[in-house]
Amino acid sequence: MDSRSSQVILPQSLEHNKITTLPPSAYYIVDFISEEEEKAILHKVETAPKTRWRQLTHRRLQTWPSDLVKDTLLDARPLPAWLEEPVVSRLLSIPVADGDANLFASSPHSRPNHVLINEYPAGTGIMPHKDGAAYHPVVCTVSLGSSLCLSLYKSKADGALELEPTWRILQEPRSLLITTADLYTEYLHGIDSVSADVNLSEKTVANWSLLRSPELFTDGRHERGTRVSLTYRDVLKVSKLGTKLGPMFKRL
Ligand SMILES: O=C(O)CCC(=O)C(=O)O
Repeated sequence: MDSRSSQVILPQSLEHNKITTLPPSAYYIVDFISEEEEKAILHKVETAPKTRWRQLTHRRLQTWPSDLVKDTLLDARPLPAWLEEPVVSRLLSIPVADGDANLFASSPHSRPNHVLINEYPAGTGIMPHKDGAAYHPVVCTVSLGSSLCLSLYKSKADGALELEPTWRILQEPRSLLITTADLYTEYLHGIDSVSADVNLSEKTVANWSLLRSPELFTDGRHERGTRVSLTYRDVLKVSKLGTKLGPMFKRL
């Protein structure tokens, strides 16, 4: 553990952490949570009731407070305390630019109300996709456990996908990546199903200048471990029934 390991120093505004090589706007913040917080969240993820996990062929995931049905959040319970703190209050505390409001100021619920947790053992990923109409177009992803690259693809005029990603963003453990606007609506994102990310350099990684530890990747290669991601979003539609029942439930 080095001396910075448990310190969290947030930027004064997101402008300081803009990924300037990408279309506006994406932001990358290292050490958004501390090592202790990372461990505590991973423990909660790993010890969640078995019924919380949905097992896909190569990957498993949890949704909090629940899945969406027809793009609607049926369960309006608040997020559990371990997903709310420290992440949500930190997200809401950072202005977009000096003197501005935070990223969720114009979202329907003024905060994220949904978290998707994905676990990626080395060698697994997620097919390129768009997130669709269910969410306000701000995606906040906290990475835990291991680094990997998120790939961004342009779709061609006929709807087909370019073979090679247009950009790659390297996400280190404890970092926060925020994507908004065109990156949300116009580009697809995915994670290659590989056990190592290769050809990593200042030229090929969009957020290289914002990395916490670029020295770990100077040979251009990173062997993946298991990476867990927490994806925070505001679901636009929340069922009225869920809203009425919500206050009856205690936090988990
Ligand atoms: O795990 C990630 O970083 C990506 C997750 C993702 O693509 C999604 O939630 O739509």
